[in-house]
Amino acid sequence: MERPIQLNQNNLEALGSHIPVPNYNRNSATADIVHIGVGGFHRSHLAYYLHLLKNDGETSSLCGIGLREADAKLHDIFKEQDHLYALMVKHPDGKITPEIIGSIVDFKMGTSDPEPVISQMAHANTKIVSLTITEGGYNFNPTTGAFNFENPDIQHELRHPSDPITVYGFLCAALKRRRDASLPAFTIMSCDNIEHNGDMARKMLLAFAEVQNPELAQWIAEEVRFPNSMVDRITPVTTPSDIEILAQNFDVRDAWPVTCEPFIQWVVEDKFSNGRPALEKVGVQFVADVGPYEKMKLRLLNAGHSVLGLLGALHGYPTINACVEDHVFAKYIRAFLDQEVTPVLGPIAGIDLEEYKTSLLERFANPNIKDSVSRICSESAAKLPKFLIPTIHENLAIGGNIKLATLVIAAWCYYSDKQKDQSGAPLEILDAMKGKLHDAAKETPNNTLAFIEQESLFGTLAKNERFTTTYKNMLAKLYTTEGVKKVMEEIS
Ligand code: CS2
Repeated sequence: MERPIQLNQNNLEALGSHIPVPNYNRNSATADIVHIGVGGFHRSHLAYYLHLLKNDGETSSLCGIGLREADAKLHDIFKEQDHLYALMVKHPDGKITPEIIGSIVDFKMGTSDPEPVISQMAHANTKIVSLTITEGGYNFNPTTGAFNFENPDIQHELRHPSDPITVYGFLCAALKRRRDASLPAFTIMSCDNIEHNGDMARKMLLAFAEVQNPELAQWIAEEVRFPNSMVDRITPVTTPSDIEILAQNFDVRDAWPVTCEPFIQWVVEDKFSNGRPALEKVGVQFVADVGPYEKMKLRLLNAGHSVLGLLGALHGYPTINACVEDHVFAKYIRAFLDQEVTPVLGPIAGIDLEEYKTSLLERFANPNIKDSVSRICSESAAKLPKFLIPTIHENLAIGGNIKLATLVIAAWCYYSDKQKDQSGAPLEILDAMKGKLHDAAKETPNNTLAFIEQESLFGTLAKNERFTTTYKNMLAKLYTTEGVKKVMEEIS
């Protein structure tokens, strides 16, 4: 046999001699969960939980769906590999434990022909449609929170319901078919980092459906459940060296493995339209109200990431662990979590917040994970209004501390303006709003508040005197001679 061993169904037995492989039947006819947005996070999280469940004898399986041209790459790789992939868990002591995951049994693209995707979602076996479409994928207007009907793809789907493009068009086409065939509705399960992610999915889908087909909207409102959930596992971008390590050290040829940390958590509301797999058997927590867990995770972990990411980018650190290895950054992030986030979180049943924060910092410090600052800073315009800016508003309302978060906003302005770190090295900026952010930020020398006057991102912050005074002060420090680290030292 050729070495390293090519990952596919036929080679599973050979691979099984040195790496854990699925112990179950991978029959594609049994896919009962259809997942839209098969990125690294889906593969380290929901697909992994389902893999554990299948190893335990349950039959539930996943069919992945790609609605963007960019998904074709994974589609093609999966075709070669029978939808198998390696999940490489990276431990803080340097150990890597890879495992072959087989819970995804099919993958369909919806870009050129929507029919296979609609029929998969409308199939009698489908019980759940799950989503990881990113914070930016929900198609709402950030200023008003309302559905964005101006999106040309949405306009197209409203005129041509049988030719869907976005997740909303596909969901409506499939749900309509189910209703017409008297099949039960599926559950729509959002796995994105948004507070009340299920409520958000429901609000957006109903807004769309009410315009496209009001009768269908009524049926969706009555029949479809949208559980809220808190999802967690740090999943860095796969690098060419991960592929090489898998081949050299573990004898597996996989064109797109996934790497992640050992930690994993999923807290979900137990509201399902059409049954669900017994995920509690593999550690998923089912609760009546996920709100406090979501808020805790988004405001501490995701915001903590953004704080380290933006300040680290300016200083020139490449990874999150490099940031927290620096005691100035470590002190700063703990102070941010303690002084600015903890006061706006209520009590959370069963959680010791001190322990949670300490474990978070240990996770950030995992030296083996090398989560890039550029991944964390990517799409900051979609992330910060969810992760960080609400904390500033809430602290302003209660007279709480705001300076540590405010420096991050000033750093984001500098980052968007200069697009370089403070030693002049260019930064890789990936953001759908990159151009707009740059245009606003570069006005700063003429109008200090230009960046935060973008109301769709910052709400009314530019009108709050306490905030603007602190912000101007931070900007002055960053734009003059003091390096970001010096400012962090001064204020934490
Ligand atoms: C990160 C998240 O993208 C980000 O900014 O904070 O991807 C984070 O790693 C995950 O939500 C962890 O569960």
